[in-house]
Amino acid sequence: MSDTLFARACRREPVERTPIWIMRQAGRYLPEYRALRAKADFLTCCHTPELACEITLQPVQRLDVDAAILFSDILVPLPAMGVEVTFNPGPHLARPVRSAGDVAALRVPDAREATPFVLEAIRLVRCALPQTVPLIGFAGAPFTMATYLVEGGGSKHFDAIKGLLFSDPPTAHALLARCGETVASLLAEQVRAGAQAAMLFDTWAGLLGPADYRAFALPYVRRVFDRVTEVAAELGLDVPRIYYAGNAGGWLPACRDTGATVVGLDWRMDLEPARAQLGPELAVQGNLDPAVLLGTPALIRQRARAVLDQAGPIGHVFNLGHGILPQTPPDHARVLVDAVRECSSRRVA
Ligand code: 1CP
Repeated sequence: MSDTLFARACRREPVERTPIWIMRQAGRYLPEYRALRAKADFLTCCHTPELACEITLQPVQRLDVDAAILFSDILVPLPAMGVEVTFNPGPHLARPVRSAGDVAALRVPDAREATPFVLEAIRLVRCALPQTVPLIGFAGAPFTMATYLVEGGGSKHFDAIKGLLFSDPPTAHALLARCGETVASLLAEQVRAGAQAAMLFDTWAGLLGPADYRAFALPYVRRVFDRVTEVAAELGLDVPRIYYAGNAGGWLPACRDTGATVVGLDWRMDLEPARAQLGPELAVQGNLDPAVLLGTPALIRQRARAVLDQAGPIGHVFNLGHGILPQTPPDHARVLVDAVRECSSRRVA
């Protein structure tokens, strides 16, 4: 793994071309995924290692991407914390967490007991993947997990989570600490099971201003990545730590203190100024607007080139700025992969 294109780009080493994978690359835009989902519901797919493995491999086979990401979901650890969740297709929690009592009742599970199916899926995928394609393990960042726990699902205004932060900070911190411990165990155990990179999705951190980001999100991300670093060192491995900073605003420079080695960005900001704020030590991942894949192949090629030009040849992993849209024609995803490959190798040659 230490020599894959993806690993070298994450380490900011020279590469012959820019690696690419696609956020939510296993999912509803793929007919082979929909065929499988017609027979098994979403949680069954997540809970059955053989199915999770098969779905993880689907986009690798069809698109020839440079990394696989485990098929699972950031909310998979919730039942082991004591919170039931259903998907249709977005998540819905029967009993959101709102009070100090609710927080105190949350369990902090060890991933080996709570989510053994995730670890087994990783072992299966590792056996099935070619050596050149690394497997990314992932979890939700503590603040984003807390957002779903408090809101009870997706939300328009996020007044429940923000209300909790400002009306009862000690309870908010107790909740974030429990999410952080759960996620640290999950991500560290994924590395032990064979995941070759560890990614945290902080989809909702963009709700926070800089001071609140530093208070409520950053310290908990740092703790998770510290645990990943410890386990990687124990195993003698170099494991890239990727932090998806959703809708990052004025707190982008604070990402330097998360312990991440790669920061994933959405399309709301250009990569060149983002790099200036992140400093020379971090690699970047992103950041094409997923809706571009609804345009023509010519537009996709042109926009891919623009992202590559912004990012430069070193320390860039190409990706979308958020998950691929379900209505995306699979052929357009392939056009993107081929365009990134072609454009970035021409640049190096
Ligand atoms: O019916 C279905 O098939 C369910 C749709 C679906 C899928 C395919 C959900 C429900 N989750 C997933 C898979 C998933 N989720 C992956 C798979 C690996 C991959 O190919 O990338 C990953 C990495 C996630 C991560 C995830 N889940 C995030 C973080 C990334 C992001 O998109 O911001 C979030 C926020 C979730 C919550 C979630 N789960 C599912 C949905 C539809 C959502 C979003 C709900 C919302 O808008 O709040």
